[in-house]
Amino acid sequence: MSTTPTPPSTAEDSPLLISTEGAVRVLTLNRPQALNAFTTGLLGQLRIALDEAAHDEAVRAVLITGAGRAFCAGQDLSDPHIKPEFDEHAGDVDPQRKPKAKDIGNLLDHYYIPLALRLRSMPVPTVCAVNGVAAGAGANFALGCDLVLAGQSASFIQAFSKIGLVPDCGGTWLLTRLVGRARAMQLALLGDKLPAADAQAWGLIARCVADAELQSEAMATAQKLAKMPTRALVQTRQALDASMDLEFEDALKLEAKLQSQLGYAHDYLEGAAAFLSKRAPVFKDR
Ligand code: LHQ
Repeated sequence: MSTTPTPPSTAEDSPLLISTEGAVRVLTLNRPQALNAFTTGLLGQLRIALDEAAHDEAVRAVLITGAGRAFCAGQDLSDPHIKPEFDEHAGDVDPQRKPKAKDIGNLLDHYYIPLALRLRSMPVPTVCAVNGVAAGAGANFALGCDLVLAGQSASFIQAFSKIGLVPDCGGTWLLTRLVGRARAMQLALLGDKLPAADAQAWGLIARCVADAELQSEAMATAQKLAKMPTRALVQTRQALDASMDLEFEDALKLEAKLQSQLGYAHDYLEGAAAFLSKRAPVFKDR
């Protein structure tokens, strides 16, 4: 299996559309005919696009959404990299005919793990606008973003158990932290659809908004974040994630260490000076 992702295309039929609005990089999953299911091509392009956004100093927030009626149906189950093959010589009517399995772990190693790590370590905040169903790895990719907004007709499905798999793309880690073990188990074992309003009530996502307002609300959120002190936002993500595995005193020490570093940075000096002189701050650290 190749580990070198294909470069993203700007063509309208590209599986990933990339645009920029001010300091916000917008990535749109664009395989609406398959509910934006992940192929290796799309996964590779997403990783490249996130890398590019991470390295572009002009980008201060990333907004991810989907084209059409879905956000993402998870792994494309017809992708030749994972689709089980039938023994050509056994014939269609042979009751002994068994599919030849492929190593799914390989796909996770080469595509999903690097993508999930890339997303979680972005040097800018990430916003996800979940515009429809988010299933399997599609749900967990969305939940890996810093702020998740969903339209009221959107839903989240841990579809894995229905096809004999465990949650991946960070699902086991994210779900338990976001909604606790009892609800994580309910979602992961039953694989039922959780409507966006319930996802908000459960604390799985930040906000459920009217469908018609999703894209504008998500863009306004990303634009707001883009004007904020990026480095402090990203270190806040790191500290919150780390806190789950720290003793209280160690969390206090981590806060002090990060605060100490940020205290020397431009953005803190600018933020404090702007506050004291009653003017709007202009942040620039990344
Ligand atoms: C799809 C898919 C899809 C291909 C809809 N693939 N075509 C990692 C590594 C390796 C292996 C496996 O997995 C993973 C991680 C994972 O993500 S596992 C979970 C994979 N995803 C699923 O199991 C979800 C499968 N999809 C569904 O359950 C439904 O499509 C949902 C509930 C998402 C939406 O249902 P509907 O709104 O009723 O739409 P639909 O089922 O009619 O789908 C529309 C079209 O999209 C249809 O194609 P067609 O040509 O008939 O119009 C589907 O075949 C296609 N599609 N999901 N994952």
